[in-house]
Amino acid sequence: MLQALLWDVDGTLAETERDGHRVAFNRAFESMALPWRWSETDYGMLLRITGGRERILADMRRRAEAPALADERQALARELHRRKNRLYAELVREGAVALRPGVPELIDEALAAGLLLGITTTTSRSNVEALLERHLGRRWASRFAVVLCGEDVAAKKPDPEVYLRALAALRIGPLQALAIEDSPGGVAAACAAEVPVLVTRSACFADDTVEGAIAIGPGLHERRGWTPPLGDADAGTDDDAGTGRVTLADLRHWHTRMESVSQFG
Ligand code: XBP
Ligand code: MG
Repeated sequence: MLQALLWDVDGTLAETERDGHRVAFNRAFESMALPWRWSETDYGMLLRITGGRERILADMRRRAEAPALADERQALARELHRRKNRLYAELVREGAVALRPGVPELIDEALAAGLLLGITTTTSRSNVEALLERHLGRRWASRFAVVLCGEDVAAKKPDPEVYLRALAALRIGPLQALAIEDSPGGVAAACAAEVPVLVTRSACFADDTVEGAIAIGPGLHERRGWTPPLGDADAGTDDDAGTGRVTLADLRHWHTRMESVSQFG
């Protein structure tokens, strides 16, 4: 039986990559008088590398201006990443990054139903704090039974460590949880921990191949466009079947059914 929802952050709770991280990375480069800028296309490719510092280091390999010595590269990546996170938090505080529609409603509904909530992300803790304080208030952490971030794991997604740690902290088995993710790497991490996973497509991974989820759809705000489809029987409290947001009843339905689906049907 479903006991916990485990939330990815970037791309799932909010379009942080599009509206926050990419913009902040570019401002960090500018603040250090570096000519590097990441276009949306560049960033889409670079997102295959999880972790902002790791992403900067990977990009340096093709940059003539990057320091030659490994230690200097590491130091520059650390400083750029520190600046990026500060600039990201500023953007979030200014209101540049909204929660995705349907997310706050499902959080409230799950809590009211007695489910446990967890954060399972590879982003830095300061980014999670900035985002959730802005949108859920100063006492945001009281809503989550566990909050695991990039600093809490030795290996970031697609490694399953963050999910395995969350299950251990909540003292539940993988089949009592449901992960909500947006990226192939996040899905791979959940699957490797044997946690059923739901995919809400985000801007940066809109066209990526996703295999192994129990449901794939456009977002929690929208009942249309999901695989498996949400039919009349799953309409929950909505009067108009097929419209409205995805509810906890829908998640329970998919979770009970628990068939792995492909975006290709
Ligand atoms: C997303 C990531 C992160 C962010 C940037 O992870 O890969 O690296 O892009 O965050 P998830 P940091 O979707 O699992 O949250 O710069 O703090 O690493
Ligand atoms: Mg994500």
